[in-house]
Amino acid sequence: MKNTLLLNQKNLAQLGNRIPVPTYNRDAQKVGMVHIGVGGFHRAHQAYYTHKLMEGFSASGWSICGVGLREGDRKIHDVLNKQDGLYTLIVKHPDGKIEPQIIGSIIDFKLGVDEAESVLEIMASPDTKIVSLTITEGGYNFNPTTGEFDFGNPDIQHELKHPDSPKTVYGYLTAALKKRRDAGLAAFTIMSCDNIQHNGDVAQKMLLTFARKQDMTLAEWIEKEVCFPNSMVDRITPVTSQSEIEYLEKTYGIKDEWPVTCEPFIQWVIEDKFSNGRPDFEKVGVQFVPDVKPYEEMKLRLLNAGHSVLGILGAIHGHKTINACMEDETFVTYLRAFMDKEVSPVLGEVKGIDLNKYKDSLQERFANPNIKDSVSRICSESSAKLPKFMIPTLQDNLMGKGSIKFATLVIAAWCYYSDKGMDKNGQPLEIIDAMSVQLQQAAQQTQTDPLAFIRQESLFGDLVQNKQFAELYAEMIQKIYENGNIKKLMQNVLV
Ligand code: CS2
Repeated sequence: MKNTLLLNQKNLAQLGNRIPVPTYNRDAQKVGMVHIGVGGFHRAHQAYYTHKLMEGFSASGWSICGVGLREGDRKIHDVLNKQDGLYTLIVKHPDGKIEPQIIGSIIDFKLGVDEAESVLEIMASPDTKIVSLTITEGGYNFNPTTGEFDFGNPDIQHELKHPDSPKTVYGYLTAALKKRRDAGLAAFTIMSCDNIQHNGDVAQKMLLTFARKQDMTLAEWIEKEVCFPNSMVDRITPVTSQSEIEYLEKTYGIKDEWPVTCEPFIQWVIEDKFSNGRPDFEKVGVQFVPDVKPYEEMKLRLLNAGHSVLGILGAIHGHKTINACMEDETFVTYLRAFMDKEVSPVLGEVKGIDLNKYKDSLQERFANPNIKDSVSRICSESSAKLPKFMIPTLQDNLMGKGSIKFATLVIAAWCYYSDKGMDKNGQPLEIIDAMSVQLQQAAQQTQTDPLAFIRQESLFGDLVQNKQFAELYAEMIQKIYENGNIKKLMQNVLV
């Protein structure tokens, strides 16, 4: 057994005998990107690409300063600061091969709730060229049905009255951009990396709506100076488990309090629209394209929606992971039928992509037995996900008279999940969702009003008015509530 070494800058040289470590001089690096929302995904994706660029191409000036705006970010802040920004990325291949490496591209981390001023300072620094975001689908503060900015949020109200004490991403971005403008500095690019269709356009629309209420001249400057590239980001990154922490300690003698696990697949397609320069990400495989929309749509409607199909149906059946669903023939057939019969027909062509191959590759990725992506991660925040991942497909099919049964069962199952909160074996299912109370309340009225769940306008718009959908939904709801045997229902839908 090797002696255990804490993961930090001081121990890096010694750790280098055990595992790949950054060989570039981290001390000489300057922050070029500020990233808001440092979760597992950012660490497996943008921070990894940046690390590869620094490692293989001696890129400099593009290191990342992580920023957390919420109290909930304190743990990652503390861990990363203790580890000098270093963490282990553990890539797990389907054949069992495991490739861990230490990533060094994050060189600083600041917590807004403790040091708002210092967050603004780094965002307004002349060296900072990009502010990137993974603030989750729910973090953009818009109404999912109308797509309009939600001024009802008390934090937003606070920021409008006190522009110098920001709380949300919008308060920080406007305050930092104001500092830059006043100092005569170029604006930074705002680079959204969230799973939202037209993520850059959405970020732009929301920020401008907020800024116009706050300071019209600043809003005009932002409109003129800030670029918001749209992007499609992809890498399956499950929640880190204790076993990964133990694995690193046992196998490599590394004490890393919060490593990240991910699949080998990685993709980033982004529009080449930057206000103030960008890293040469194309050198490490990032695709720059003039229009990212077809790629986004393909990924959100096939991969993310496919995940929700497996996650929600799988949870009720009692499967714990996505790969367990993929070992179950009914789930595999159902997923493919959903993709082939409901998504592909409304997707249109994606230039340069063979959709059948893409769907095959999704099946392989979901089936990776070493990723063990929990269905609970997929089901979490479904209220922010399904309106973007699945409901547009349903609407398109209703308009074009296409099939809707595969998606409708998932929505009925989501209601059952929100109501019962347990799987078919009586095991509890936790509802992790910003709207959990509302979801549960609506679902619990199903016995007296079968359509109660889909009456939630903020999620479903006026879908409940559509006779074809409402009737099919009511029929499915009745069957699920009769016996909760979701697999049987899936098989019925399949015939
Ligand atoms: C998942 C995504 O959250 C979800 O429901 O579908 O996190 C997915 O794993 C990533 O978008 C993969 O790139």
